[in-house]
Amino acid sequence: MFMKRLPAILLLAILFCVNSIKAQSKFGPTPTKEQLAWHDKEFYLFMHFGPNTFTDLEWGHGSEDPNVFNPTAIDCNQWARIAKAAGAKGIIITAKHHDGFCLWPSKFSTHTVRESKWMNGKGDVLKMLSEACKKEGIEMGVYISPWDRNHPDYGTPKYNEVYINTMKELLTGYGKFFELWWDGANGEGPNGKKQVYDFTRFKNAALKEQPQLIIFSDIGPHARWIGNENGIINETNWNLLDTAGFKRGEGAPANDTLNRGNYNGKNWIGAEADVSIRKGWFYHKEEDNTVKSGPTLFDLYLKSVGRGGNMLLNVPPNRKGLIDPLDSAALMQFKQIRDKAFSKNEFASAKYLKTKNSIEVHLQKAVPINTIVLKEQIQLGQRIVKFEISGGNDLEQFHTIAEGTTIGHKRIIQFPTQNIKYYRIKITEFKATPIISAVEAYNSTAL
Ligand code: FUL
Repeated sequence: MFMKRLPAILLLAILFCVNSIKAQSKFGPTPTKEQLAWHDKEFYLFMHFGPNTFTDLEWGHGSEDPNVFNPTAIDCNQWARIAKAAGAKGIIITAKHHDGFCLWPSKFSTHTVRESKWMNGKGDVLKMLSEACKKEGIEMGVYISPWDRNHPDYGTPKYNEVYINTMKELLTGYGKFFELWWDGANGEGPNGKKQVYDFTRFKNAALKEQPQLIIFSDIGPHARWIGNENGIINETNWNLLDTAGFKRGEGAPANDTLNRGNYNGKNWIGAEADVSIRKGWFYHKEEDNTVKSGPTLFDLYLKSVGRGGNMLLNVPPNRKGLIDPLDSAALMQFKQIRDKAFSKNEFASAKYLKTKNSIEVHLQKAVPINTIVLKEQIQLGQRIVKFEISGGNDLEQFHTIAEGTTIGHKRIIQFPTQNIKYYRIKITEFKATPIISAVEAYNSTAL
């Protein structure tokens, strides 16, 4: 039975909700509305900025003179403008990295912008950035390192209180953030002691101030680390993770588990791929020649967003306090490639028909296509285990074009260019009735 040309999303929802749409209920763990909104962001920037920018360290010792922090031409509007132009939905900044230096004048530290000569101690990077993000209409998030190599209370139970106060100060003073970022590093403080973090209290305190927050750490609770810093998620990516028995910052599941999730995981914890546009996380002039090109960034996009996760791309401001021209050029090239690759959905006015557990797409004429984008209706749970794409010019003689595992929020599949009229997307293994919410096709060869 051929269907009329209905909007693709509606049609596919009908096609795959075989019996009736209302009969479909949630299956397994499902995302909260905040997590759904987070999945839709797909791509945003990370910014590592602080004393390390000026000392060329990656992990500051915490004993640096605050005066080393001295950006000469800082312009957070430039950061936000470039982020927006690159299609990034927000910026997550290292409000405090492991050296303990606070980019805002925190009452709970004596190692902050206030102690520096920068802007005569009156500067506040968090304020500048939050105003700039608001102006550009992008969102903001904060990285507040629990590890603190400066704070005298670090390594004692008192520090947990200090950390909560520090966090509250940020969460109450600069408007709403979309994400709170906890890295997994936990080393020794200035007194040689290691901290026993009270992450449950940290989490409750943060969510009390800003309940909409997505909290990232190696094991969530809301978004997880992908087990590497190369920005590459496994081709099989479950948004599900078992966290019972694991402690944040003290040994997470194995990296390959984080990289692919757990097939039967009990919690919905999406994958966020953090990666730097340069070799290091902080800006170092000598790493100018390591800036990733637009095509390399696009490849990473396909291996993160295209595998159902989010891409958190670090673009560290330089010593002037600006995104370096090299980095912004690469970002613009990356944006151009994305725009071009996804400019014309060749399936937009195709005819669809349903056969058992599959969708056939009939084009009016053969056109070159090398990319198919699939989306699953994740509100109702992640259900699809395996799929197969086949096609041909003769309905009786299809050849296999691609096979894959898991879809989730978005799956981008690339294959050798096809010049055919008919396609079939078959769900070959699923946990519950598969619900596809979009099928799109592109020809992205003209890059
Ligand atoms: C890690 C940190 O140790 C690195 O310095 C960097 O901030 C990276 C994103 O997270 O845990």
